[in-house]
Amino acid sequence: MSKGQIIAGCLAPHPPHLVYAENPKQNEPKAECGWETLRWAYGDMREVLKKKDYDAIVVLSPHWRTYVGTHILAIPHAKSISVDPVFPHLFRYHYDLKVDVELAKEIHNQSQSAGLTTKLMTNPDFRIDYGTIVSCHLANPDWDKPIVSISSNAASAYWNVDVMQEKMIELGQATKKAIEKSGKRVVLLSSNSLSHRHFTKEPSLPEDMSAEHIYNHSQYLWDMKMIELMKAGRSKDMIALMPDFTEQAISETDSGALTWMLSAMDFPTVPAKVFGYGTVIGTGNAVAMWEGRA
Ligand code: 2X7
Ligand code: FE2
Repeated sequence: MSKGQIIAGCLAPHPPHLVYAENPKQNEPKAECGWETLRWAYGDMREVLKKKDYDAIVVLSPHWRTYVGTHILAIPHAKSISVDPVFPHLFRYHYDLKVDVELAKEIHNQSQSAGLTTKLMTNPDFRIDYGTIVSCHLANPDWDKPIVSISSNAASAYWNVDVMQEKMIELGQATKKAIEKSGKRVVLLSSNSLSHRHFTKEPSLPEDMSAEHIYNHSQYLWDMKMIELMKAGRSKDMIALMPDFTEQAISETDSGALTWMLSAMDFPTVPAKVFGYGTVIGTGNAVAMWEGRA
């Protein structure tokens, strides 16, 4: 069996608004329009992914929060409804998906060997969080690839961002080793927004784009800085800035998703392709892709 590889790593933010505005059959609420620049960016990324030959998607989501270590989804088939607790009027999504349990177990094994605290989620009634579902839907709406979902350990909140980084760098390396051992071709999704200050009041029509804009200029400057580094292939500099960025822009990188993905890809020096940037209730979101090493 040949060595497996990460064929691409994507920054794949999960505002449920983007699924709401697309009106897929799986989502109950229906919209008129909205957040087009971000949805077009996802459209372009989908086209690139569609042409790639790969076996599975591995996603780390901020909205599956675990307080003791990292949990990894390991039930072969999941069918239920995923609801955003803050935006239930926008996101009630009926999912029916397959999990790559073999790969999930290998990520668990490699993490254990590295001394990390991990646990396989084997409860057949487990309800999958909206971060996982939104990012996977937006990257691959056909759901024709099995996924592995990884929880976000609350190390940033419980300890601090430096502890989070240390653990996520180790988890990224364990994920990489597991993928190599599996012989599979895998796409990684870092499911998170960049800056994350957001509005506390929603417009009466959620898709009223006359109300959509960045929350403050400082967080916009931070987002642009991170995007500049992505485009320049300077992912190690992103890691170095991550603690300040996370704290000052209240970024969703506190989840560890982006650190995990960059580590799994051995801190890429190739420029990321940034498909687009836009705000959702004032949060900053970039859709971007790093090609894996051939
Ligand atoms: O979870 C989210 C998010 N990260 C960004 C924007 C809007 C809603 O939900
Ligand atoms: Fe979120």
